[in-house]
Amino acid sequence: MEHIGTFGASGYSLRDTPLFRDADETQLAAVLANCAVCRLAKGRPLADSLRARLYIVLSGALAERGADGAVSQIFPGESVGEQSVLDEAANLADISATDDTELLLIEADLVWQVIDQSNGVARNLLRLLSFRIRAAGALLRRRQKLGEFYRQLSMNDALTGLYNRAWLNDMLPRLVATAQRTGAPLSVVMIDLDHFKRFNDTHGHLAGDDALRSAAGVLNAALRPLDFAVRYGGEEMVVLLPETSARLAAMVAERLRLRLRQVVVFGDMRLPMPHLTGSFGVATLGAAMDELQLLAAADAALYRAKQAGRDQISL
Ligand code: GH3
Ligand code: MG
Ligand code: MG
Repeated sequence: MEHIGTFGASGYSLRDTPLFRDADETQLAAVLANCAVCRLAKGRPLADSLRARLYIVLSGALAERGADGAVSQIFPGESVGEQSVLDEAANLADISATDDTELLLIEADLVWQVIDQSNGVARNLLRLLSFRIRAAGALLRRRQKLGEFYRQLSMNDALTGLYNRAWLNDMLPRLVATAQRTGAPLSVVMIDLDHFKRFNDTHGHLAGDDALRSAAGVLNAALRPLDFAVRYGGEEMVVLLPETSARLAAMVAERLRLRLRQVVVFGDMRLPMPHLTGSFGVATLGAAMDELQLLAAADAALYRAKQAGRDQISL
């Protein structure tokens, strides 16, 4: 940044500066007469922004890159650094010139002097800061939403949209704790698609993916809002049924089994309809059981359903 003279000798006026609107212009010009005017060449960063001072763009333009990467432009009459003057902290914003730019530098003590002299300037400053706080708040809310979006993403399986195993590891202990505290029953159904390797071999891996999505759709459509469907592994899924007794869970599993059989995986009627079936293991939380034992019980039941010939449920 190159020092090119004082404000008094520069010929610039501050009439169009929102910060000084309503201020006595002659008085203001006198106070600021000795302030430095500097030139910042196009593309150069505002390198001495570590100092707490106010910059007013006299000509050209600056660009400020926010924390979110968004760039906002600062045009003649506009200012940067008000906040750093008020709280005496460095202005760490990433600012550079997008054009050959001339700037008025006002040191912090002089800014305070102007504020002391003019209620109008103080009011303008408050309005400006309030606007910036609002913008910062909006940015934060946008980021929060984005964070929530990515958190959701990391909780869901990409292929089926069901909850994933990480989610299950987080959620199941909580459901178990709640069930044990309240005494309400908690059941799980472990599901493994039958001969799915053969399905892939016969119809191709992409049709296999479609079949998995269809199976997930069956679970989602058949469950109550209170229930959860999880993709546990490859072609294994787990359904969590809070406040559901063993008897009721068996009925739910049977309903899922029947619906799965009816699934149309692909609509090409010339091809023989592939049969999608699954084996179901049902378990209900016992008195001194933890979540691992609950899953192990469902897994053991599933194994029995497979042994007994598949396409069936086992308790
Ligand atoms: P079983 O009736 O005993 O369960 O037989 P299976 O063939 O289903 O069991 P196995 O565990 O041997 O094979 C599971 C198959 O599931 C193998 C694997 O390629 C397939 N699979 C797992 N994940 C995916 C997937 O995301 N997409 C597709 N298309 N196939 C998958
Ligand atoms: Mg399997
Ligand atoms: Mg299988």
